[in-house]
Amino acid sequence: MDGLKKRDPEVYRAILDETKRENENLELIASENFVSEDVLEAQGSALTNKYAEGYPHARWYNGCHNADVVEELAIERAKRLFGAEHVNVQPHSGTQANMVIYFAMLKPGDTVLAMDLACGGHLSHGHPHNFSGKLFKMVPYGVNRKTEMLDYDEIAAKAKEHRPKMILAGASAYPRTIDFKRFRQIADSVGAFFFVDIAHIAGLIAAGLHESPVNYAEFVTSTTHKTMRGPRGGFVMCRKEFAKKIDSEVFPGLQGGPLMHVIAAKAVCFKEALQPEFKVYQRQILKNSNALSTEMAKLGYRVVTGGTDTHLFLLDLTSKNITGKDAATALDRANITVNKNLIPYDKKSPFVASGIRVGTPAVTTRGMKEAQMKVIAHCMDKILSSPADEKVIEGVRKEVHGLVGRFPLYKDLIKRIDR
Ligand code: DSN
Repeated sequence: MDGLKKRDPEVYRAILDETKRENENLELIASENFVSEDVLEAQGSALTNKYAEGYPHARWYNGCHNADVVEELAIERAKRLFGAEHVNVQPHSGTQANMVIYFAMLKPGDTVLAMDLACGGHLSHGHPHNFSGKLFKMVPYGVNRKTEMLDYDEIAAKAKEHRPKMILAGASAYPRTIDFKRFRQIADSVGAFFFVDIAHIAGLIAAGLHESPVNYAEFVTSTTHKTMRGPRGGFVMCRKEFAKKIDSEVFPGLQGGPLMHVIAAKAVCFKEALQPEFKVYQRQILKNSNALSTEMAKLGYRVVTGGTDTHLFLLDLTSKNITGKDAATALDRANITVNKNLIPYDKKSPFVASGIRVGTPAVTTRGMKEAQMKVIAHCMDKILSSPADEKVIEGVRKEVHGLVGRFPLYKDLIKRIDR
């Protein structure tokens, strides 16, 4: 980055500082991860220059043969990884992938049954301020008040009452496995399409550690970051019979030129996910999530649903007399990054929230294991017990510094660009 450093020092500095920040912080945001340098290189390549509207071998512009190569590689690898009949790798994000399914299969005003944001769903699953909530009649389902888990009988009853055209499963803050077979039965009982957003758990599914919805649902969307550990982006999987409809909804329906540099990085990500090491990595994410939540419970914290089956868990901080917002701010001051999160049936607003969401994909990428999860739990406990104590914050910051120093991230990259 010597040239960038010389000609655009402000941008160079921000990139260098962000790379260092990622190295120096303990990243526990469940939706974030650290890509390989191969993914970084593919995304930072000359493919960013190329307009390639259309699909491989059927483009609107000339000069697309290299774009065709990377897009075909991405598609074939994703198909192999998930056993999907058809894949479209062009959606720029998970939300856009979701938009594709709604627009391809529904008319404005149609009814969709989807998970409530307040119980762990996603903005694009029908929040009133999101396009999904504005254009469609979204009927939310939540979780059982007592177990805080999905209540399939209640979802079935809601489906009978509202007769949705589509049922959507998938979440951003749900720590338990989802029974896709049961959802399929519910969809069939009312003649609805079944659509699953696996953005959070795609890596676990690819590794065979969470049941796949691909054989149950007509449509599956995902992001390529989070547990997939690829570039920021989205993709769609569907049954062959819907392939044409989905492809034409992506382009020209909702997008223009695909981001070919990102698609190249998606191809690299899918190749990495096909390697045996990826399964080992995903298994460790689960072990770490379980170890960290168990240790927090031992320290007296209430883990929503009583535990986790996935890469994330929620802590209810109500009995600790600290809000999610204040907890996340205090932890951040000690270089521990989490996000405030509503807990099911939260009495606080989403801006304050009673809980935090904690995820292990990023710390697992650094090579941390169960022993380090114990250390992290104790660091978090110290901060959450004394969020305003500067000495405590300083002490934990030092502990975090020591811990991340033993599991360096982008070490060579930082050495190369920080000259
Ligand atoms: N923002 C993502 C998350 O944190 O789960 C979802 O889009």
